[in-house]
Amino acid sequence: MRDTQPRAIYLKDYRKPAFLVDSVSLCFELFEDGARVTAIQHLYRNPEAEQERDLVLDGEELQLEGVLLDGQPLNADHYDVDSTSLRVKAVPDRFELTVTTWIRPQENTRLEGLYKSSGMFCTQCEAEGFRRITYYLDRPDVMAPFSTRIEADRKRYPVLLSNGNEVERGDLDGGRHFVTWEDPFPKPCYLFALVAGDLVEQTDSFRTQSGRDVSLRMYVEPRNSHKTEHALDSLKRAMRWDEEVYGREYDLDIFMIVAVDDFNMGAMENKGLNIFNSSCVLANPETTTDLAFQRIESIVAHEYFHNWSGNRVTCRDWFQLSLKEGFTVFRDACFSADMGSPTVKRIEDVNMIRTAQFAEDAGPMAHPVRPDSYMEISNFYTVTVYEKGAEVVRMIHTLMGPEGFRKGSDLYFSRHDGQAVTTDDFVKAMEDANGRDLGQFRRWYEQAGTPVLTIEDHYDRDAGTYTLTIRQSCPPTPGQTEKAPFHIPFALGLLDDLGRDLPLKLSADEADAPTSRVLELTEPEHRFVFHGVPRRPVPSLLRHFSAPVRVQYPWTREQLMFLMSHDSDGFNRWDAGQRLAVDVIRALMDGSDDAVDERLVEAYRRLLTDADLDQALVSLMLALPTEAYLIELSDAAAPDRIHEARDRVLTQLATSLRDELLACYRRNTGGAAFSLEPEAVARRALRNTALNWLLYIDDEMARDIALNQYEAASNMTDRAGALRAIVNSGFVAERERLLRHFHERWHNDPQMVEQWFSVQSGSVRCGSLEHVRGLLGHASFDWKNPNKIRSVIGVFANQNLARFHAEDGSGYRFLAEQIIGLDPHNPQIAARLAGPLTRWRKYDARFASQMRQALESIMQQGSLSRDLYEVVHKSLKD
Ligand code: B3K
Ligand code: ZN
Repeated sequence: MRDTQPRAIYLKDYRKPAFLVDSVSLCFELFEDGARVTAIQHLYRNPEAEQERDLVLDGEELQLEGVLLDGQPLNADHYDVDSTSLRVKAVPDRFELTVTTWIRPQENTRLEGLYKSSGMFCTQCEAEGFRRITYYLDRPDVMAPFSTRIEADRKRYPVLLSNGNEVERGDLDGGRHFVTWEDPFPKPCYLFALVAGDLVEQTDSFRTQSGRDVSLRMYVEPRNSHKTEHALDSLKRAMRWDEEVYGREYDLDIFMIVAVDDFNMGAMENKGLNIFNSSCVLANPETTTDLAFQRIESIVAHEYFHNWSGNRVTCRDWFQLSLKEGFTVFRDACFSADMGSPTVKRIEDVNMIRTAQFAEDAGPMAHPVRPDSYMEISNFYTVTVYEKGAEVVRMIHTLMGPEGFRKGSDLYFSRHDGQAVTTDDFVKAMEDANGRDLGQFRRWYEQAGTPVLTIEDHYDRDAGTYTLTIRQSCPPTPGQTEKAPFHIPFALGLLDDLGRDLPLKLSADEADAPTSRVLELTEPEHRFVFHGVPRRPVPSLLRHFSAPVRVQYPWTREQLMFLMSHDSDGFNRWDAGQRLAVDVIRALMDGSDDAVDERLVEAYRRLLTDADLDQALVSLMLALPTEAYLIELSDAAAPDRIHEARDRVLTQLATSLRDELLACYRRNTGGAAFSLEPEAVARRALRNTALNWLLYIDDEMARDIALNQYEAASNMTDRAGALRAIVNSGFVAERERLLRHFHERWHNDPQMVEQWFSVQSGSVRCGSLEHVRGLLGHASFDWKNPNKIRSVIGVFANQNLARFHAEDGSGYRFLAEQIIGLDPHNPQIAARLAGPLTRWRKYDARFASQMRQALESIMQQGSLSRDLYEVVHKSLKD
């Protein structure tokens, strides 16, 4: 155990900052053995806060070289330094503080603050990385304009970047040079960024709606110069979309994007200088799959959208993280829906919510969208804060309607521009702009847990009425045993026996009733009576997943098949197929069915053969529920039995539908040259699904097709699709040959190596524990690179579930061992990798006890990082 246990920080303890900053000017002198940072801050006592005699600045792992107050050196008795702060005693009301620190970016393996990645310097300051650069009031409600001078060797670091506009550059002695940047917009220090390296610049431009020209610049290592076009195009689409949909224009004259290989997350929205994980920004058809193209477009948009939702209006404190993240995820989801298929995007997002977020809500780390305490804020960049937060914003959009929502967002941005605010301020702006009370709705921010809707129906033939009774409840979560009812927008439709939408008449004389309605649930129980219903309808419930809740309704398989082929809501069509497949798989597991229900096979046959259906939707509908989702739906999950039952269904489907799969493959192959148009993407998705299924049953003809596709592919979707299908098959010699070829050809491209790792560690057939251990020793593996760690260890523990949950506990011990080894070097990644173990209570005792032991073995280590300690401690708490 560690000597001092990390303390929890509470929202209720929030106090306004005792000091504020008028302006900051930073000077970075970058060297090969370290960096000197001189920070000049103009500080003043905050008249609105409790008065403090001393100024206390945050700082970690800094070597203090000097402190000046109003230009005068301070004696050591005028200040105190410890491992987390600098206290300057008895300061005046207004003063200039100059602090010089020496830091070691070269030794920074946590990738927080200033660090080096492939020969370049770069920063990551959110949430609390700036305190690793200099002593500062490292909290988001302290905002200041920054000026940044960077000095470095001219040859090694010809490009020197920071936030804002470049104002000066010049040469210095000794082959060095400098550039000075000024960012006129006051910002919290978490949005500060610096980059220094030997990078190539790709430029573009964008004319804003008011006619200003913005210079767009993307900086990458020279070997990546052919991978910038997609990100720049995505950026321009996002800039236009934000003007059209939210009336938000970009504010600086330059917008920069930089790609770095070593990065803890996807990307970072630093003001005017977004920094990206290479894998989330570099793209080229030869090396990038369709999914990755889409992901890059949405991440580029997400970071860009933060310029308003996050930067111009920022968070008061880190409990408000969802203020910027939930809202920005909602914005990027709507953007992606507009750029492609809204139904496809919705299905992808809901899949993620129902698999990962519902699991988080049911586990020991469950927390409200606005948490009320944390030990380490890095642990709260979660699917709850991001994705459930976005669902909460989406519900406000549903309740207000698009125009009402826009009025609310306009008010929010104008009222709070330049401020650091709370989720409550966001809701208040929505209320004020629409004259609506969202008092009860606020519970979505305050209460954790996934509400459950239990629905019963009754049809009265004589009266021609159909009655729905809807009850809501929410299970307890850590620290919250009782939940008050939520305000839930519940969208539904009713289908007649021909599959047409019925008018939803809530009173007998309602004229022109709509065929889809949003009911508002606010009480523990509601009854809704629909009139003029000639025959028993089939209900289409929670259309487009109008709220992040579980729905319990006793669907029959006939009803689900009916919805699958008739529902006018594309999302619910897909959902009905998922529910049907879940029901079939579970019936095999509990023995209530002894064979795979033929009706499922027939339903899939119809999907495969009907070329008139939206092919993108078909390819999603063909995907069986994942093992992770089936585990989430179980009470005492047995991953081995889940795998076995799912495997039976997949085998049966692939065997019975062999001819249709081959026909589907052929129908969707050949023709036009590569394009990223939705139709072309859908064709590739469908043909690769067909291939995967056929290789699952070791079909020899499919093997030859896959080998051929691998050789002839003009793009990475097809090449990786063929590789994945072969790797997941029993054709061992072909698997080895292709894997060898892939690595030989692309071992110099980090994104390709990541794909190469994950295709192996995620495959139940290829990714045995022994094989995965072998990958950790491979020459292309790098413990300092989070992407490599994720692509081997993360993918194994999150996707290769039959292997990870080996009954002898070897998968768990393996994971614990890697986490323990990693924690001293990169605590954020170590804590994140622990995720799969934290949910041990969800599993059958055979698994749960060994998962628990693995967590205990981590806890027994002498000293854990705050990040890892919080996750493990909460998971083991009774
Ligand atoms: N705001 C960053 C995430 C920072 C995570 C820090 N541990 C990326 C994003 O959500 O846009
Ligand atoms: Zn974000």
